[in-house]
Parts: sequence; C-alpha cells; structure tokens
Amino acid sequence: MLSTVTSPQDLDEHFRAALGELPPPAGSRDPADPVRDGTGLTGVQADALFDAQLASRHLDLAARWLRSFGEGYYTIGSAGHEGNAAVAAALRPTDPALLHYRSGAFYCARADQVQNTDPIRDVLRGLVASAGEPIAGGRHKVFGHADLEIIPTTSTIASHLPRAVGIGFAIERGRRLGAETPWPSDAVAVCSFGDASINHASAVAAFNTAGWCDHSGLRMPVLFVCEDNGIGLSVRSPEGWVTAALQAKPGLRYFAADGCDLAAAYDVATEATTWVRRQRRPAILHLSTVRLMGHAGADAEVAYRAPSELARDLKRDPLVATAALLVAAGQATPEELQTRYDEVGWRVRKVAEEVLAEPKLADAAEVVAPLAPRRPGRVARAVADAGTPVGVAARTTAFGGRLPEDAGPLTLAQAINATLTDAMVTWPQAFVCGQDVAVKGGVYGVTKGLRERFGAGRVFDTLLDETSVLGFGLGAGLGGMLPIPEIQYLAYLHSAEDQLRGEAATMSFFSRGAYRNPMVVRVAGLAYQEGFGGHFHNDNAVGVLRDIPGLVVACPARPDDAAALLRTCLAAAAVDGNVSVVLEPIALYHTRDLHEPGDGRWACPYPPPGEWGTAHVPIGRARVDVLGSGEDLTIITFGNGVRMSLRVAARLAETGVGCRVVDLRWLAPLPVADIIRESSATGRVLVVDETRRSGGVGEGVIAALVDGGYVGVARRVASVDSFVPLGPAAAHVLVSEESIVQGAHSLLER
Ligand SMILES: Cc1ncc(C[n+]2csc(CCOP(=O)(O)OP(=O)(O)O)c2C)c(N)n1
Ligand SMILES: [Mg+2]
Repeated sequence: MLSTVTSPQDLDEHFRAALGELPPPAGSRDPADPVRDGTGLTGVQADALFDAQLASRHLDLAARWLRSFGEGYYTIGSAGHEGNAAVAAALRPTDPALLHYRSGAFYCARADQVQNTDPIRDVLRGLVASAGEPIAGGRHKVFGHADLEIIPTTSTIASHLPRAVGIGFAIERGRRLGAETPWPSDAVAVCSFGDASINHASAVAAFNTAGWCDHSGLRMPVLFVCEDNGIGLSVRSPEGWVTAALQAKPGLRYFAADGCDLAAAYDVATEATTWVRRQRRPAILHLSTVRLMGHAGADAEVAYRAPSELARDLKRDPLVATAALLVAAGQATPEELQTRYDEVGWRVRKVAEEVLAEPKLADAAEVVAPLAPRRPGRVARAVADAGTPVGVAARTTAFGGRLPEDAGPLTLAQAINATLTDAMVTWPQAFVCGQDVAVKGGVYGVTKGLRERFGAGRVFDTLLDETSVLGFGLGAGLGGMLPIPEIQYLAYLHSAEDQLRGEAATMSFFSRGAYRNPMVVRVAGLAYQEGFGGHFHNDNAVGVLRDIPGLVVACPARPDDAAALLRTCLAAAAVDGNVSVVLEPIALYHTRDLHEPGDGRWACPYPPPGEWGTAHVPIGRARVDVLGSGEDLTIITFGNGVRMSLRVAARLAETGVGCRVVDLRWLAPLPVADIIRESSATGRVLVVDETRRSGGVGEGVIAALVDGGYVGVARRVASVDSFVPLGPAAAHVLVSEESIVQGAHSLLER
C-alpha cells in the first residue's frame, strides 16, 4: 500500500487498498442503534454521512481531472477534512452557514437534509465556471446555496468570521425587536475555517467580538469550527498553538474532537451545537483533520513535508475511518463499500461531463448584472413614501414634540441627526451602531438623542474595532435589517476596509443577488479642521472607496442635501440591497455661514420626508448653482470644495464673471451626464478636488470629460500628494480659496 499520496490516482488507489485490509466485523449491529459503543451516531446516520464524504472525495478527484485538460478552474479540495460532514449532521439545515473551502462534505451532508438538491452537480458547476452554478453563477468557486442557508464566502481567509458574528447578533436582536429574520429564532450561525486562519486579524476580531458580547451579557449563538490540518499552505501551525490559542479565547466555550473519526466528531459537534443553541452563547469546535493531496492541485507538498508526515496523515484518512466504522458494525462489507465508492465516482464523472457543456458567462453585461442592481424609480418611490405610512404623530413623538422642519435652519450635523431619526421611524428594521454613537451621541454630536428616542436595542455602542462594527452590519443586513454603522473617522476605515471591499460589496455579485448586503455606512472624514488633529482626523483620500465595483459613495456638503442623499442611500439599501458609504465632511458639520460671519447661509431648513423633489436626490445626480450669467466658467467640486468654490464664485461674479458651481454629491458613481452638460455650457472647467492629486476624485472627473467627448479646456486644483500635517502646515497641502481663484483666472485668460 502507498505510504504517501500526491495525486488523485494515489489517493484512489490507497482507499481501495485500505478497504481490502479492514478487519472483519466483530458482530452485526442494528442500523438504528449507535454505530459503535458510546456514540450517539446511528448506523443509518453514519451510512448517510459516508455518502456525503464519498461525494466530497470524488469531487476533489474530479476537480483535478477537469484541470488536467483545462476545463476546471479550481483544485483546492476537502480531502482529509470529510469529517466535517458530522458538523452538518449536528446542525439544522436552517442554521446559516459560512464555509471553509475544505467543507465540501459539510455541503454535501447539508444538501442531503434538504429536498430537491444535487450537491454533486452544484460543486461541479462551480469547478467548470458554469453560468448555471447555483450561487455565484460562474463568478467564483465557493460553497453556497440559498436553499441550504449556505452563504457564500470569499477566498480571503477568515474574512467571513466578522459577518458570522453579525449573523449571530441579528438572530438574537431580530428576536428581541420582533423583526423577521430569514432564520428560525433558535438558529445557530456557523462558520468554518482553517488552523492557520485563526491568526488572521479578521478571525481574532471575530473571536474577540463574540467573547466581548458574551462577557457583556449579549446573546451570541455562533459556532466557530476550526478545521485544523496542522498546516497553512506550507507553514505548519506550531505544535499545540491552535489548541492553546482557541482554548484561551475569553467568552468562547471550547470543544475539541478528532475530525477524522466521524462518530467522535458527531458526538462533540452535537454537544457543541446543542450548547450554543440552548445557551445562545458562542463556542469553538476544534476539529483535528488531515490534508491529503496538498494545498491545491499545483502544490508539490513533498517539497516541504517529510514523507513520514504525509504517511501519518494518510493513516487518518476519514473515508477509510468511516468505512472501518461501518464494516466493524457489520453494516456493510468492504466490497459493498467499494461498489458504493465506485458508483459515486461514476456519477461524479458523468455529471462532470454534462456540466462541461453548460454555457459560461457570455459577456460583461451578464457578469456584472448582479453586482449592484439599481431600480431608481422604486428607490424614488420609497423615499417619497417614507414619511407617509408612519404619519406626523409618530414623527412628532420621535422628535419629542417639535418637528425638525419647524426648527429653523439646521446645520449639516443637525440635518443628519434629523434624517437618522426619521429613518428609524420609517424603517423599523434600521439600527445605528458604532463607537460612541449611543450614550455620547457621537464625537460630533451627530447621533445625539437617538438612543433616548429609540432605545439601546436599536442604537448601540460597539467595541473599538472597525472590522466588527462592519461585521455587525454585514450579518444584520443578511438578516433583513437595515444597518447604519458609523466609522468614527475615515482614517480608521482602512484597517477594516476589506469588510466593505471584499465582503459587503461582493455579496450580491457572488450570490447572483440571492443574498444582499443592505447597509449605509456613515463615515466622518475630510480635512479643514484648522490644523486640529493632524492626518488621522483630516484624512482626505477616498480612492480606496471609489474603485469598489457597485459601491455608492455619497458626499453631502449642505444640510438639505445630507437629508436627501442619506434617504436615497437608505431607500436603495432597503429596495435594492445597495451598499453605500456616506462621507460626511467633519469641517462642515457645524458650519452655519457662507460668506460673512452671521449670514447663516450654509444652514438650511430641513426637508421633511415625503416631499417629492426636495427630499430625494437620485444616485448619480449633481447639484448646480449658477452665479451671474453662468456662462464663463464651470467649477466641479464636492464636500468642503463646494463652500470654498461658492465663496470664490461670488467674488468672481462681482467682477462680472459668471460661474456654475457643480456639487458632485456622489463620488461613486460620478454624475457623468451632469458633468458633461455643465462643462459644455461654458467650455471652461475647473475641477476643485480636496482629495489628492493622485488617485483623487478629480482624476475621475477629468476622465469622465475625456470619455464624454468634452472639447473645452480644463484645469485641476487638488490637494498635494501628502498626508495632512498638524497645525497651520495643513494649509500647505490642502486646496485653498486662493488656489481656486488662481485656477479660475488661468482658465479665464484662455
Ligand atoms: C487573507 C489571505 N491571505 C492569504 C491567502 C492565501 N492563502 C490561501 S489558503 C492559505 C492557507 C490557509 O491555511 P489554513 O487556514 O490552515 O487552511 P487550510 O488550507 O489548511 O485548510 C493561504 C495563505 C488568503 N486566501 N487570504
Ligand atoms: Mg490548515
């Protein structure tokens, strides 16, 4: 018999040989009884799970076979991890699951619990990138199926764990708030991952947040399943580290089992899931597994693993172990098991040949169709309807007797606060979370009073971890809620950015819209705080947001626009599942004046919800102010640049120069039609961009002009490619009114 295995042929041969060497049965057990003494796993269950394990194994072999003639596009397999079928058996098919790429047997075992499913065909379609694959439709190879409550994950290891915590939160919070989630109220969220992945910041964040919640008395029904094969690609987990690390997570109950022994894995998995389900508390299930056939098809593991180590792993092949269990129970002969093995293998080959002929994604339009579906008409209607069903009485109560539209001109911060209040009245599934948003009401008072108005169930402070702030939103969005997380400063989004880029923005794309991530992330940002706080409180770069496909980035400069833009984002989230970032210029939060101290021209009355026209701005529509004739110069800007440009434009108007000041309002997607129209009206364009010269918003505007066939002249003033320094030196790098004046004159001279 082979002692090391590096190819599908080796593994296949080894299994057949091992079957032939199994000892004869000790007796014959009733299949309805435990398959061996001391286990809760019956013979019938073991038999069914063996099928799931066989299917998973043959899918791995097929992946490499398909690859060998260029028709397969993925070869990371589950061989050696097939004990995870027992975890599926211990759970219910209605428990939301986010799976490791080696949880193939889990997938097959869960599919077995649900009618009309064909896991073999599903996975094969994924391997060949068939457009008919049930979750990603050829966009990604992943375990996922809406009917199985298997939510797709990305290839970024551990990035799904914060979302799993968010799902645990949503199950419990939904129950408390009487909101409907897609899952039963006693559901358990489960996520699986590898041993090396436990070291990743996203995993550490998720363990910590689940433990923090538990410590704070919050219910958190999450089961973390570590499939520990002892190695991450070529790097071994230090002996004992995984156990030590997982055992030491505060607030997480630790369970461990031999993942190569189906009965043992089933017993401990049952204990763990029962505990999580009953206690509504988080736990870790540490399954020891082996990795057979290397990390992936192209991985020559003999280069970094000793033959003795490979031989040791091979001895623990979970398929052989389950076969031994069934044979020992007298439930099947080795010959019968071999026949089953072959039958599953033939079926896999046959279906593989069938799916090969299926169409792939045909063109770019088909690829991007599920990216971020937009139905602007419905969004407009949702905004228009927003105030009406709840009526004035509910609003009056929420606002404590005085409606904001009767309160005189509001600042940006006050308008956002009022809009959030209205949103919470309108959308019962909405909640606000973030650092300091509840008790304190936000660093700048933007969320002040919301907690008193709506209670700690809907407005709550989170722990200090942006990854987890977004994770709450990611899970809750899938749970049917409308999350409005706040990131305290733009500079602090970056450590958690993957949760937006890799997770939120991709969910609809990788699930063909079966799962959506409705979410409106409010981010306080941009500069101009008179030198206060340095770069990290004045971060003025948004390139990292603008290139995320499908993500909407709004940047309101004025109070009335803030209400309108925020409402559009909320409605787009509720109606279309869109993910938006609302970038709020901190320097304008409390600004009241435009030209002179005391003129009050920046503050403005609150547009109440439901007022068509004033209350709604479609995604990608700019605002235009015409000063004087409006025929000489077009200034295109956003955020703080709007106020500066309007001040400059007023001065120019006094000298007879007519300007149009275009406030983009949407940094993604850019209001291209408005840009072209307003630029063509004057033939002279000045882009005023407070973000950086490289990678800044201005680059997008200039590119839009070129793409749109604009034939006039254009100039750009932008901030310096620098971080923002402390104190008065900040002015050296940021766009100033003086630089706008200069830019305008240089264009007017032409
Ligand atoms: C964030 C991130 N970094 C690197 C990778 C590349 N990568 C893919 S799998 C892997 C090893 C993961 O090991 P482990 O968590 O033990 O899972 P296993 O493959 O052993 O099941 C690495 C480094 C990745 N997918 N994601
Ligand atoms: Mg590993």
